[in-house]
Amino acid sequence: MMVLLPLLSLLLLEWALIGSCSEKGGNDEQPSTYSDTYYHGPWIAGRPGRDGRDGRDGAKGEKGDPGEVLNGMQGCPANVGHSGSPGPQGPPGIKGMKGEPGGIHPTLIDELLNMTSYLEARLLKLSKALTLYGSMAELGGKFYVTTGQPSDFFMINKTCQEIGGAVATPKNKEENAAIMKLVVRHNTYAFLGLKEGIIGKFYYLDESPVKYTNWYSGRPDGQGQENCVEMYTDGTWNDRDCSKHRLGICEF
Ligand SMILES: *[C@@H]1O[C@H](CO)[C@@H](O)[C@H](O)[C@H]1NC(C)=O
Ligand SMILES: *[C@@H]1O[C@H](CO)[C@@H](O)[C@H](O)[C@H]1NC(C)=O
Ligand SMILES: [Ca+2]
Repeated sequence: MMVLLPLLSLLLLEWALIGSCSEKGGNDEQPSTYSDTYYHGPWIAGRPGRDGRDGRDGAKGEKGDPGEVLNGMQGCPANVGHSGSPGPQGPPGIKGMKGEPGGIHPTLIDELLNMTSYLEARLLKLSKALTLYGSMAELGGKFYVTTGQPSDFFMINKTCQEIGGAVATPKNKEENAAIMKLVVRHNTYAFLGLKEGIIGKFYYLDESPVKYTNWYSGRPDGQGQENCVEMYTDGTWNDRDCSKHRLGICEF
């Protein structure tokens, strides 16, 4: 539109000029008429006589002065030329105001809600299946998943880290009970995510001090020789040699 407007006005101007020119062309001026003249001498003029007969042609006269060139009317303009090539790019404009945030399309929301409920239903099925087979226990948004086979503490730690979790570490009675379900189910002992620091003192794997314990009576009893912690099938704990093979349980 910004380009079209000047072009349009140029076209209109051209049309107007050509139009007025062709009108003028057809308007031939009428030749002016010459009025009759009388001779006024020092005498009292008599009545003018009758017109005499035309005389003979006289001798050829002197050549006349060169005529003056009179300024004529302004001519018609030439046709409008072709538009030139575009000029160089101008400097960048001033940054505009920040716009309103765009909304999410209602159809997209519907699709996302549909997808969400689909995934929820699917996760619920998976969760039920894993729990049924004793592979998983759930508590307050935390998942405890067993590797299903016994291995030494370092292998269990490595495996849990690799799949984005950590060795199951009960921080309260409820979590301890959730982990115990898997231990009972597999009818074996499992390593927990704790390690001995100074003799008889245990820490979480991030080296923060232990806040909750469930030692079997008389434990820990390793005298600094049993640096890992295993869970018995009743949920109580015993300090144990880290190289023993115990059930691996990861938490997420
Ligand atoms: C949700 O998606 C399923 C299949 O992906 C489709 O059959 C169903 O009609 C959808 N429901 C809605 C409300 O969009
Ligand atoms: C557990 O595994 C991680 C990753 O391999 C490692 O950095 C960490 O030292 C391990 N912790 C223990 C107590 O072995
Ligand atoms: Ca012990």
